Amino acid sequence: MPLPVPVLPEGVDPAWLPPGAFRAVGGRRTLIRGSGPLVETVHGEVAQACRRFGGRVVRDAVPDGAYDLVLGLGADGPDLLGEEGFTCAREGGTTTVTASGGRGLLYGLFHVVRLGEAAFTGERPRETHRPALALRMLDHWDNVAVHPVMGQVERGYAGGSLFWRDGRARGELDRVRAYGRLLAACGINAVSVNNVNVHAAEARLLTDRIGEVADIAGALRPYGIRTHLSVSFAAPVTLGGLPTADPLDGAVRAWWAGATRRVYEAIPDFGGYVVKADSEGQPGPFAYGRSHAEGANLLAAALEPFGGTVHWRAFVYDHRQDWRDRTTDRARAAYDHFVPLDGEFAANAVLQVKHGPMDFQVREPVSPLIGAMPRTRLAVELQATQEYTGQQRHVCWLGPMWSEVLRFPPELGLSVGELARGGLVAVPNAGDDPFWTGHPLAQANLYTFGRLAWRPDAEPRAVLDEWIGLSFPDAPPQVAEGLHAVLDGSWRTYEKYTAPLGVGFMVQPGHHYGPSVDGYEYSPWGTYHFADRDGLGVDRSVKSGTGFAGQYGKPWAELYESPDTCPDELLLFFHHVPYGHVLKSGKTVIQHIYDAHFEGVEEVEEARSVWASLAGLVDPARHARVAERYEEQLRGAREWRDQVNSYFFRKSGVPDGRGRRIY
Ligand code: BDP
Repeated sequence: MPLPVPVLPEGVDPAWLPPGAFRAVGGRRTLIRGSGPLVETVHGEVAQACRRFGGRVVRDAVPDGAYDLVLGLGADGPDLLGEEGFTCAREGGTTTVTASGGRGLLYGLFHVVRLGEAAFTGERPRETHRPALALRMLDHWDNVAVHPVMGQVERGYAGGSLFWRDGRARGELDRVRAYGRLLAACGINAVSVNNVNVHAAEARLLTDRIGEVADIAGALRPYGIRTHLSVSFAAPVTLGGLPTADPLDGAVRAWWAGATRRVYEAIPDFGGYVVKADSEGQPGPFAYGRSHAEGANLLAAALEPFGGTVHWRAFVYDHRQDWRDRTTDRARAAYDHFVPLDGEFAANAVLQVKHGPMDFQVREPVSPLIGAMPRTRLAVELQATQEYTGQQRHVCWLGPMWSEVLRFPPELGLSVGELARGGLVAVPNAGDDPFWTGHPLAQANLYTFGRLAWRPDAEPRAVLDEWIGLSFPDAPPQVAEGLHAVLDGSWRTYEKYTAPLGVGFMVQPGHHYGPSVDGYEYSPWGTYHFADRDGLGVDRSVKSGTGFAGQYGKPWAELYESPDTCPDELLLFFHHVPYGHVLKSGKTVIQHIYDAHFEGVEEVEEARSVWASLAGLVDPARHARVAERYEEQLRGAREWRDQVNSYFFRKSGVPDGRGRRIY
């Protein structure tokens, strides 16, 4: 039985799967071959497109040239294609997609949807498509109950959670399925459904409330998505009533084994656990004098009989450090904790590392941990939710940043994308907002993440083209040009008007929106700029600083060690320099700060007017929402410019070389 396509509630934006995106597929004679649940999903998709655009779909006939499109499970062999790969060719008027697994067939269908008319013109030599990374995952930071400070979704800027409301599952499973459909169309295959900060309210999802998770898993499964759960390391104590959660204690191990068995009874294809331990107040193995490998292996052992994986986060640092003590450095922490444990993690334990050593700033070097643990499976974590990049009120397309990170070769010529053998993970930016992501243009971040997880070396602008083609299928060419104009450079624009040259933070404490240059400067969170009257930046050199630069392999350690060779954009991450220090660009640091902040605001003004010129060419509701957000972005950019420039003007006493007024 074909599975009907989920129906979106009235007023919800179709994002990158509007009906028009299926025009080319819909008007055809299609043959679908094979059986299994995902084949029914594919059939449902094609059937709906045919109803709309006048084509016809047939099951399990002999392909005899009477079909424009044949989508089939076939004999290319699982070894070649795996569960998720597919081939696509066009010959003699028939486009043929062959996969050896249901997911592969679904991805093949979406490939044809992306190609549009081009999938049905001329001849196409047979191409093989396979994901570079087996795990392409979203970690929702969704709270089950509204948290007094963080709300329903921690760092969420897109309304409420798609899964939870006021302490329980929302139960709107069609919407969840529609979400799964969007995710499958960009290649995402795993979702963790609750916050890594596991509060009391959601801890029981692991035990007596697992049925609520099972319902969500059931809605995501038809789109090839496996469900994962964040769990608390203290669960044996808080839920099991044991006196300890010590990973080497026999009763603790038995408790996890039993709990995990019951999870698999409810969700046979359950993906595994995500754990934030000994971090920002979450419990962990340190309390028992055990290592993080011992902690991770406890959960890995419980999951192993069922083929599950534990994603153990490497975001461990001392958030009570002292700003006066310049020998401590938050950037060092993950490497210091985890590198000595290389080789000790179980085969089904994945160490999940944030892409930078700090915390999702607009500019950070790549974490030195990636590349330093050759005997450990690493997953790399990105943040699509724009906590530090404008909170979905500002346009900031992160494709170019992620692509830089994924192509960066930490060591031995292997790129981050190749080293992420445990997968690519993002904290997503979607919620129950009618545009899914608050800012309609932030949809591009979610889409781009999925496609880069499929192919980390993909050209981000080409991915953006795909997103535009799908999301605006009926728009005139000015729309694509306009979208490129406002999105392509938006990350660099955001960088220009916020924290300069890799120094990071300077945000309002707590919610992290808007500027506050000294917001965290004298707090214990370890996120400092150390500006004084002579200069600014954090000395992380080996010679005179925290030694962080020495955590890198060749050639990076040497390159970052000296201000002469350190790239401009990371200068203040690695060095404390005088305001008059001359950058490679030829400007002094202080003049760079002034110029970048003026330019950043001008670029926002320009983007706002490009967007205004698209009125009437894109859907009015989308247009209005973006236009409204541009007003806030411009206000915010000016605020950043004025606060940052006047702060450094007053500290340094150096006037703007171009004589502009600094407030
Ligand atoms: C930080 C967020 C915080 C998260 C934490 C994490 O501010 O809300 O809990 O990361 O990744 O960026 O665990």
